[in-house]
Amino acid sequence: MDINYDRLWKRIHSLGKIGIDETGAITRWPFTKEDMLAKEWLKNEMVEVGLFVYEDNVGNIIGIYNPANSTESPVICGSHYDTVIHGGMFDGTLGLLSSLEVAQTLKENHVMLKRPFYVIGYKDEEGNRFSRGMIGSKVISGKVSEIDFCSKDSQDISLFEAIKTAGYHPEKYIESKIDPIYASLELHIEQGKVLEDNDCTVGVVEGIPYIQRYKIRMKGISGHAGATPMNHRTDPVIAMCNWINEITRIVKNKPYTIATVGKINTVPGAPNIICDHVSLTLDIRSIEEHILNECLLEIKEYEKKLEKTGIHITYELCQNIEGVKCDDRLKDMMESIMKKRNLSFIRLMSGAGHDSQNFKDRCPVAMIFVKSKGGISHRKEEYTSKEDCKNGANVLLDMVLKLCNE
Ligand code: HGY
Ligand code: MN
Ligand code: MN
Repeated sequence: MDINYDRLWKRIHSLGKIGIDETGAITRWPFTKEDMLAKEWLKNEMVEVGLFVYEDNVGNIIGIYNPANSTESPVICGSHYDTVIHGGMFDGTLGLLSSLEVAQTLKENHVMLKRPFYVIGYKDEEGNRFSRGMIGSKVISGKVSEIDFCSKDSQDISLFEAIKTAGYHPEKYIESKIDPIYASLELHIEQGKVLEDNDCTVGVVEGIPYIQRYKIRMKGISGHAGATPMNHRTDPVIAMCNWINEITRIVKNKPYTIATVGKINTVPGAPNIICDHVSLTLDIRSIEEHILNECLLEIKEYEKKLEKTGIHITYELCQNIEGVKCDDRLKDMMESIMKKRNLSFIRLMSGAGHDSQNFKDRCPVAMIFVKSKGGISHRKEEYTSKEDCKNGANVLLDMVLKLCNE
């Protein structure tokens, strides 16, 4: 049995049209017009496939395939339907629509399953609007915290208000937890170059890193850009540049550890004023939590030197997601499926974070990767070939057939 990859390819391009701009970049932030159009489209597709469809209290879309009316714990499978700003067509979309395609293929072949199969469109995985991210999977896995709902966007709208305004019930988020879960599966683009560099068609994901995300504020002393001598300044921009060099040096010496400053803002932000303060984001990741914490201790040591020069540094923790090691039995199962389908494969770590990691300690977790052309992602040039989409989705189909009949 194989999935219908023309249909999958067509759906990927249909969803990819929602939120696309004149340059071909896609932006679908949670609880925006584009997001609501996408979820209506997704719901209609799920209903047309013949799934039992519902939206939970925060906007996750769940489609259930359960022809035997089984009361066993479900296998859940899906990915997110939001994007980063100016993102691509495959991140999240491929995994979600492949799960839908698997359900439709099972239905067309009148396949009975011992366990229900849940197709899930997760809300707000990227955290581009409210800076926290993975809200949908945190709610379904029961890992969301009240503070997540307090995070605000640049218009000072809280996530809680945005969810409420969209017509959902964030105050009842606990009722949206899915428990128990038999296993969690996710197909996703690799977003790096390991598969391409090793000329492999698919990847068995070993694990997903711990991710911490901070908003950092560095306060200096504002002043006149012309009348203040260089040796009489407490310039937070200079401090920030030195700090960025230092955190880069710290993580470079650590295995599977990365740090990114993705957003910087200078205040007051005029060419002829020495800044009063700068705010920046730090996204730091490692497959081992202790390594991540060692990096933070080292940078705090360095900050003592900056503070001696009059710079004052404050942190706000925006995201703290546990890493997960994928389940050994499921990885072996996936590998044997790939061998049977004569697909070249490699085992690899994920660099990116994924909704799947929220199911750590909730159920066994497994992920399949397919190639990202040139390792490009989070950009409009993001691309995965039709053939690779087909191969990834067929491996997903076989995993579902096995797990849903255990
Ligand atoms: O940030 C990530 O790794 C994912 O794309 N949300
Ligand atoms: Mn992403
Ligand atoms: Mn993603």
